[in-house]
Amino acid sequence: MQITDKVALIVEDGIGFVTIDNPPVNALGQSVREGILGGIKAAEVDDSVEIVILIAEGRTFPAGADITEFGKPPMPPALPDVCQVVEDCSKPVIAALHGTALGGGFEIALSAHYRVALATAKIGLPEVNLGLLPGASGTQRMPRITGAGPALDLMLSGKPISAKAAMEMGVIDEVVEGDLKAAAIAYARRLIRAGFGVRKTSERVEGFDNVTNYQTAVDTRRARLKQVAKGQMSPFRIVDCVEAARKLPFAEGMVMERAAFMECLASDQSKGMIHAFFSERQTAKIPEMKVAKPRSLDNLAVIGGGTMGAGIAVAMMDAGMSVVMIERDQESLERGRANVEKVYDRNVAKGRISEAGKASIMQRFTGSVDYGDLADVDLVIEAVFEEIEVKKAVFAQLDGAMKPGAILATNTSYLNIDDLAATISRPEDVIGLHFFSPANIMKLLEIVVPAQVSDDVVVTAFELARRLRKIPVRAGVCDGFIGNRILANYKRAADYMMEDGASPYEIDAAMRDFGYPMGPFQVSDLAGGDIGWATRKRKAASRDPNERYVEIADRICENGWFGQKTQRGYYIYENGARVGQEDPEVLAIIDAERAKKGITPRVFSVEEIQQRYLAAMVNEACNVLAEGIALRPLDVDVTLLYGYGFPRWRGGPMKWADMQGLDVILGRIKDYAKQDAQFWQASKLLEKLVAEGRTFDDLNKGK
Ligand code: 3H9
Repeated sequence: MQITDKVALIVEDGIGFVTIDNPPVNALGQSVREGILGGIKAAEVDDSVEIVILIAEGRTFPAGADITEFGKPPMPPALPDVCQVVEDCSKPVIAALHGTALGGGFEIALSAHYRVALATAKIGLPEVNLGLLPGASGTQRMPRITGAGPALDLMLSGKPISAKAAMEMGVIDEVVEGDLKAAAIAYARRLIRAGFGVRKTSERVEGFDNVTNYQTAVDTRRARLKQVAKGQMSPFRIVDCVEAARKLPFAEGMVMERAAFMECLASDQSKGMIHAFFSERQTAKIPEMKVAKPRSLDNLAVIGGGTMGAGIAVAMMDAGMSVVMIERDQESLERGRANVEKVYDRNVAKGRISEAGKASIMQRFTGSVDYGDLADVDLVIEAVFEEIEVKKAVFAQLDGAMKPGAILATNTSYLNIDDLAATISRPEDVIGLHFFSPANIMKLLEIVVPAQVSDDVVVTAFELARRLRKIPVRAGVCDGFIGNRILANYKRAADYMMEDGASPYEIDAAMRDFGYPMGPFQVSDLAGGDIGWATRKRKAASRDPNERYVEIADRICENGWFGQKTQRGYYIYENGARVGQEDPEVLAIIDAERAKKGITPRVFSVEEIQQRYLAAMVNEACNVLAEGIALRPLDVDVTLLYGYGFPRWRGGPMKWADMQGLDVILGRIKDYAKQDAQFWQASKLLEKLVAEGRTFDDLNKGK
């Protein structure tokens, strides 16, 4: 019997299968909720049904509430009510799980009386990743079975666990292999034979057995959050709700959970994180996909075995691919191989892989000093020294060595790829693949699209990103592409504030307070001040003489203070410490520079530091958009979230700006321009959006 278009009740031999079919992830949209509710009620009144199995078609048991419904007027039945109907069913209900039983999906399963899962299934409560909490009884039902510790770890990490681990916790009753439906039927028959009936999770108490342990688990998680989740709402509400689960009757706990869920749902934090969730899936959708198919990607190579080249090789090997590394001589090649092995040695030392595992991965690595070995390669990524002449020389060799149709990618982070492509006979095969360091860890991949490249090369680059499990963002050619170009602008705003009166320590602290893991001067110390210094020297001749230039960083570098690697930069890192101490000598350098320019330092509040920093970021992002360097505002958001530490719970700079009000941001820029009209030139795009009353989200939607 079809209950709704997404849910059917099928009765076979006394078993009522409430079957969900809502591809791709069986999200619990209105029609699914109504269908489950209707299916359970229909099974209950059908005398031929002895027991109910809740099961889903396709690739997964429901992966959660339908996130696209959030923010729209609620449509009954609400998910917590559906869960209650499942639990209140007078006939035993078994949830049969496969794929990813996440969020509301797992909460429905927790409301069933028994749970079986395929061994390959994953179970999780990832709501925290959306700035939410399990709002369909998860915070109340799960700890009744497991106690507070395991429940909080699942909810606060947001990471799914295996069916086996879930069974060890007690939230899965049986892990099965093979045909899920057949296994669930066998389980149901055993329950009936053994006379097991309804078992309500809301009435279970084994998780409350040890009151002291329960409260300690709550207290320790809460204390830790104060350090790692400062400023965030949902993690703290999760802890409150789980604490209440033991203290309040179930119905009252549910009221509290509902109120906390609604509070989180209404917050900017969940709006930001939900935006991030959809945006990171959206960046892979590019115009070229509509007109081209990927070329083959079977044989890959990397030129250069330095930090980047080795990291890229590891990223490929980790994704199960083989790679050829080319270096200029045997000695450099050995160093490159050693750089690759170092990563795996660390994994062995940490017990993540065995020696044998490492050996088997290393079989996918081949080294060579002969470009002739690239004859069969489909795609090569050069990661040699960041200097245009060096790269041109490499490209000339690649042009001669590679087969027609092979793709030549450069990992440059700044250089003009159009110029590089123009030096070889096949500019249509040249693309930029800007990995972030460490390349095997960082998820972001800027795919830089030069003017002459073929559409199928662009599509192949996105296919490579998919295979490498990276988050690709399409960028155009300019100095710094999307991320580094915007970074250069907000770093300038930080430098100006430093010269005008804020210490680097105050600026770093203000940006940490905003949610960044590190402030800009800490980042500079980590990356190494010498890199930026070399770039500044290279660009000195072409710098606009009217541009305000802050020399403090140069003075610090002249002392050989390049940051963590020299144990001194903006901070002092005594005995190789990773957290730096403030340095009075740096403050003296800053004072001297201010005096030299006749600047009387003034006080900057935390708020002003944050507002100026972010205004510079948003304004330059608008220029990047207006020039077509980024396709949509969401591409900027994803770039800064994944490559530059922008706090995810703020959604990204463009989403954040939308939530502030673009008129407010523009007003600030105009205000700052009164002191420095050269730097604070409001982007034309920003002005246009404000004049038309539009937002970045409108641009994302093509409005
Ligand atoms: C919740 O449950 C709240 C409750 O506690 C309380 C409620 C009262 N809704 O990721 P993919 C789309 S909060 C709507 O590419 P994969 C996704 O956008 C929810 N749409 O596949 C994409 O669309 P498109 C808690 C969703 O195989 C398509 O499905 N649950 C949802 O790489 C394929 O997705 C979560 O947070 C959704 N819930 O990964 C789980 N989920 O093709 C969120 C996905 O147009 N989901 N879509 O781009 C995931 O983590 C992954 O999607 C999953 C599959 C692991 C399931």
